[in-house]
Order: sequence, then C-alpha cells, then structure tokens
Amino acid sequence: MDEKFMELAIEEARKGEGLVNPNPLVGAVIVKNGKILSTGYHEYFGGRHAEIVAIENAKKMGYDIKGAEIYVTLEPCVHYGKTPPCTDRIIREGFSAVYIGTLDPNPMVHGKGEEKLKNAGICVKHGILEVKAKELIEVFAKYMKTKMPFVALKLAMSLDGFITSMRGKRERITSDRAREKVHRLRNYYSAIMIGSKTAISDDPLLTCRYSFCKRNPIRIILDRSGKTAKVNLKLFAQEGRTIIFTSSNERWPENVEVIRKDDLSPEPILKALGKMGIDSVLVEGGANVASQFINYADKIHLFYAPIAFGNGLSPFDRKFKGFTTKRVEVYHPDIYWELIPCSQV
Ligand code: AOF
Ligand code: ZN
Repeated sequence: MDEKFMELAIEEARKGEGLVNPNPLVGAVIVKNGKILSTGYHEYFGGRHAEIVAIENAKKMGYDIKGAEIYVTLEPCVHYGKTPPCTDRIIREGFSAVYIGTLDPNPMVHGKGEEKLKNAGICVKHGILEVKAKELIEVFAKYMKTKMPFVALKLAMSLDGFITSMRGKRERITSDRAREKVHRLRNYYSAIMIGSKTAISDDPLLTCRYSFCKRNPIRIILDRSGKTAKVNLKLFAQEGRTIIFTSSNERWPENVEVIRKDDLSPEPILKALGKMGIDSVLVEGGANVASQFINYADKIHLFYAPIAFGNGLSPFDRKFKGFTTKRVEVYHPDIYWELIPCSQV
C-alpha cells in the first residue's frame, strides 16, 4: 500500500471539477507489481465511474489487470444507478486488493461496497489519505446527507476589514492572481449567488472565463422588490442559467427563471436550491447577502488585499463565531484565507 498512489487518484478526481455535480469527484489508479498501469476519473454527471474508466484505460493499453490493485478515492458502489455496480466489475476482473480513500456517504453504498469486496476474498482497506479524500467529496457529502447545498462564502476584503468603500460603485479589491482563484471557485461550485444591489451597482457577468473553466455557474440573484427587472443587466445575456428569487410580480427576460417567494431568508432559499438539484452555491456578495449567509457557510474563502478604505461595510456585523483556519495561500500581493466551521474539524 502506498499513499502516493492515492495522492495521484485524488489529483485525477479533481479533473472532473465543474462537470460531475451533484455526483462526487472520484479518481482511481490501477497498480501492478508497484507499477502504475492506468488512471481514471469520473468525468461528468451520468458518465462512467472512475474505477470503470481506469479499468478500460488499462485494457486499451493491453495490460493484464488480473491480480492488480486498485486505489480509489471513494468506496466502489454496489447499486444500479445510471451505471452498474463497480464492485461487481472489480470482482469480475480479479483484483487482489482495493484501497479506498473514504467510505461513500450515500446510504445505498456506505460500508456495503467494502463488505461485498471483502466477501469476494479481496483485500480491502479504507481510510487512505482520508482527510484529503473526504475534502474531495465535501460538497457531495453535505448534499447527500442534508439535501441542502454546500454553502461557500467568498469575501474580498481590505486590510482594515471592509468589503466595499463608501464611495458608491465597488472598487476592485483583489489582484489578478486572486481573481484566477475566484474563477476556480466559480468552476468548482454549481451556482453563484449575489444580491440585487450588487447586481445593479457592479453589473457583473458572473461567468467563468479562464482556460480551465468547463462551464458557467448557475447565476442566482436575490431580488426581493424586483429592481433588476427594470435594468438591462449583462448577466442576463450570458450563457447558462439565471435564477431570480423575488417576491415581486415584475417581469424578467424570457431566459431568466423566476421563483416567487415571500420569504427570501437563507433557509427557504437553500431548501429550494436543494430541491432543484443544486448541490453547492458560492455566495459572492454583497455585504447584506454575505452577513445573512455567514451562519450557513460550510466554508469561507476570504481574500485580503493590502489596501485600506478607512470606512465601508463589514460582512461581520452579526454574530460570527466557530470558524477555524483550513489553509492560507498567497496570491501576491493578496492573502487567501480558507475558513471552515469548527464543527467540521
Ligand atoms: C463510484 N465511482 O466514480 C462515482 C460513484 O447514478 P450513478 O450510477 O452515477 O451513481 C451515482 C452514485 O454512485 C453516487 O451517489 C455515489 O454514491 C456513487 N458515485 N461511485 O464508485 C464513481 N461517481
Ligand atoms: Zn461505481
């Protein structure tokens, strides 16, 4: 058993970012006599599972995989979903060992995949690089368990703790490098959410515009009074879905999905998104929306820029507690600080 093969399987899995939701990111590596024969990953929602891709890749290259070992980031499935069970295939191919990153939180699979493989006489071990393997499926796990989307909050903040200056139109806070990271987040999460005030004052595109982007996130605007119906926002003309939550009877362009609700507080919004099959949302602003959703955040992506506003709005005007540092990175000259709720440590 070697952790470096699991590391590679995790790297493979990440290639599916943006296309697998609401399925999990999964990667697999096939090893024989210490040599890597093939790799594979879950490429898109409804597509072949990672193990199957790795098996078929090995066969394409003419390898005999009987007696080989497979490293897979998530427990192989036992159910007939959109594809037949991976455990059956692993048994049929004659693998000698299966190394699993983490068990599948899906109750149809959890523990059953491992048991089935063991009963077939295969050596099975789970919990290889488990912290990383779990992080890989954190969106899937939250959505599977709660039917509510994973909530990620993105904040760009000045050194003195403000997310916008008082001068009206929002100024650019973070650098180009930080911006690339933000687009990675837009590619990673299924949807992106902002309030009507930000939509109107910034007129953002809310698209994913770097070479690594696989698609645009679903754009969600919270607009209680229907202010955005009266303006011709750029985001209405972008490729992909736009959803407006509102309690007004205004009319929007035809391509915009309008959901009428009296209560636009986080809980009913998140429940509605969950029902629509949306597994994750990146809350991008502004201060009002951020401070409302902060207590629902499963993760905070905070970008600190070395500038000072002297005054402005802080998203932390409500009770803020129970978060801890997951990682810190530098996107020169900005600092990126990833926070997670203490309950998840
Ligand atoms: C794996 N490898 O690559 C994935 C797994 O509808 P299906 O057939 O695609 O099944 C989806 C379920 O299968 C999903 O909820 C999760 O439990 C598991 N996903 N399992 O062994 C994979 N994507
Ligand atoms: Zn499977």
